[in-house]
Amino acid sequence: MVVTVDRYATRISTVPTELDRVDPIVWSEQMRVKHRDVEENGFTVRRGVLDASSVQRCLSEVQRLGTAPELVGDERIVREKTSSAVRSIFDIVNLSPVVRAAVDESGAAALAREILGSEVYVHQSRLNYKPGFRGGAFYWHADFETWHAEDGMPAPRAVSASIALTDNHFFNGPLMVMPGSHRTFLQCAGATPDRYFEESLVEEVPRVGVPSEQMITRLYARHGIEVLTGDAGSMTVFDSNLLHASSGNISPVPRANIFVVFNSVENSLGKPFSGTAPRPEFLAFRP
Ligand code: 6CS
Ligand code: FE
Repeated sequence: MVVTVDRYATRISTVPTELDRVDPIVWSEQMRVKHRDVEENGFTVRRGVLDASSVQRCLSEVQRLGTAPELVGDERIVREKTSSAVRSIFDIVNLSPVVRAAVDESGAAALAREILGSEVYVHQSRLNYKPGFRGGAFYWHADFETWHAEDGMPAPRAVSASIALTDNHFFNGPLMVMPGSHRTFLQCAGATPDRYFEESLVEEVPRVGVPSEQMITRLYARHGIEVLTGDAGSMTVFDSNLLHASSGNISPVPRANIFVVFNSVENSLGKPFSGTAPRPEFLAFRP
């Protein structure tokens, strides 16, 4: 019998620990110099990847999808618990050819291929929306922990591209990251409830899949926090194991970003490591 050890075991204990990342960050050796910022910090920023007309077209699509009668009650549209405002629209590249074209225009896939050293496919896509005055927060987490536990993603061989459709100011809930935190895997406590995604996508502070306050504090002492502001049309590409979060938006200025997750074709999803049923394909596509 072949016994495979889970190198990123998580949600197995009430006293989680830090594990060293045992996998590469930039997977192709020839690309390590070119993408030194990803290697060292876990992210890279590109300004002006979308022109103003593409940004406008995407914003109109978001408006249309958020109010489309055929999408009422669709599980891909996630709403805030209290205001019922749109929080996320999952599967956005399949729901909207306009958004798909903008993602193509951004060059995100080519960057992902260089970083991951292989062909890639879209694991997940979504729009995260924070209206003015009442936009909700996203608590500290590393995406890979969730994708490993709940989707059976073997290694952190995936990156996310966050493309800004509005200006991301320091005051309207931009992405906050801990540069360099992608080298440490933070185990999380607790077991995964069935269909947990119905809760985790809505809760501002989910009860499972988030690192302890002690661990977050320790990583902050080591790495600090960088706030990723930028004009509409700018893009951040970040490692799947980077610790990140974003605050709520009580400013009058809405914030809308497209997120597209590229996974390596050599990192196919298997059975979820948490022992739960695989999540729906709008969250974790299986080609
Ligand atoms: O469950 C997910 O896949 C989502 N949740 C987290 C914590 N990160 C990214 C993703 O959209
Ligand atoms: Fe995330």
